[in-house]
Amino acid sequence: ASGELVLDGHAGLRIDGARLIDTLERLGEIGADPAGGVTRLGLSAEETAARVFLGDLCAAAGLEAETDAAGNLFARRPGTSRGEPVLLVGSHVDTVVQGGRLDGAYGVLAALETLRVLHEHRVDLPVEMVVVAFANEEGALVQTPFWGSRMLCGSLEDPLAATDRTGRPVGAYLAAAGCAPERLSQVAWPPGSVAAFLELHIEQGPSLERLGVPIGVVEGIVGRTILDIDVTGEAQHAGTTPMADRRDALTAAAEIVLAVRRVAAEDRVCATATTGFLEAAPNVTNTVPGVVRLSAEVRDTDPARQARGEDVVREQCARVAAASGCRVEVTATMRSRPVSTAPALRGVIREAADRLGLPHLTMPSGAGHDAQIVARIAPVGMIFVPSRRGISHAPGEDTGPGDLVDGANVLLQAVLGAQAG
Ligand code: HGY
Ligand code: MN
Ligand code: MN
Ligand code: MN
Repeated sequence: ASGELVLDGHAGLRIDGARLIDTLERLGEIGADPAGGVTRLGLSAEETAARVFLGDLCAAAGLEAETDAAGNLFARRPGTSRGEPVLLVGSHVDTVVQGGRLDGAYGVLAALETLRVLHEHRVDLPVEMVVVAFANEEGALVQTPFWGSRMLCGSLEDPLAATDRTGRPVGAYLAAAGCAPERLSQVAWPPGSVAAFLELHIEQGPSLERLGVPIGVVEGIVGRTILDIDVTGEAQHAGTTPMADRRDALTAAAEIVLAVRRVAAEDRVCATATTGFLEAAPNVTNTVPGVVRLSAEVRDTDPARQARGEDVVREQCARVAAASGCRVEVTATMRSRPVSTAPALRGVIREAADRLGLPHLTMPSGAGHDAQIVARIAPVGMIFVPSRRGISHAPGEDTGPGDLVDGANVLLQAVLGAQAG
């Protein structure tokens, strides 16, 4: 097959490790948060600055970079665009609030480094490789996770309805980022234009480090349901309102937070259940809170368990409403299905790791990734590298430089190995 021909000549090709580590450090300075970690929220000025950084890197390397109307950046070798299905490789460059410098960024910069090495060595690929930096994967500001990959796949029904938590529309963010919201309808790629998608990412959990294995081969990605929960009680004077007469939205919300935890931790209905966002109003010491907004998200690799997790959270919200006298409204803002990676690409990744003499482990992903969205339109493969102490979505996120370089070399070899299609 053509893949083997490509490999025959280039099995010894390696990425420039020092260059990868250097670009990771420099990108990590964009959105560096004085309070710790990196705050480079999707569709913010910081994410735009990250795209400018990537564009400059491309220009210096003789690659062409282009950003679509949704904020997705694509990098290609000049003159390679043939209108044929491409091998798309990348991840995202946005972060959560005070996240790490590797979640997403590592996969984008390693993909860019791979393309750079292939370009420098004039390796002719039967299937064109295109690097992508998806916009707003986290949904930390504009509340639409996987924004860029969903736009590319055409799976967001009413994209312009997306807002941040204050109601500011996505169109305002896009315009500020230099994108043209009126061209959003042209962002989706035609069916058949992605031959395959590869994403390299830090594990964000402890398994690889604990087992001392440098490479994870992802077999599937959890499904995730995000619920917005609005609790409405009555704001009252904290000194004069008898305890029995209160409709305290915050104590009701506290019951919900604990119930959400129990759904996974005790009742084992689904794999995880988390409240990560909570905001009380008026949020002063001497008023009984009248309104609380909070989130619940449930995850599982089994869609039936994911659905049951949502059902039980809703039942618990109804129970708390009845007991507290508060109104509790629950709205699902996102449901993503669990997905499997393509067995053929798992094989390609294992062979790439074997070629490099790197042990590998086949494992599920508890974190969401753009790959799970692209899986709707193309076969996907994912590579993990260890996360120190399993920490991610926090300033302590880290991976040893040797592991980062090994993972990028597995990506390079997988790109070559995937050419057989
Ligand atoms: O939350 C997630 O799993 C992803 O990193 N956005
Ligand atoms: Mn993340
Ligand atoms: Mn990520
Ligand atoms: Mn007073």
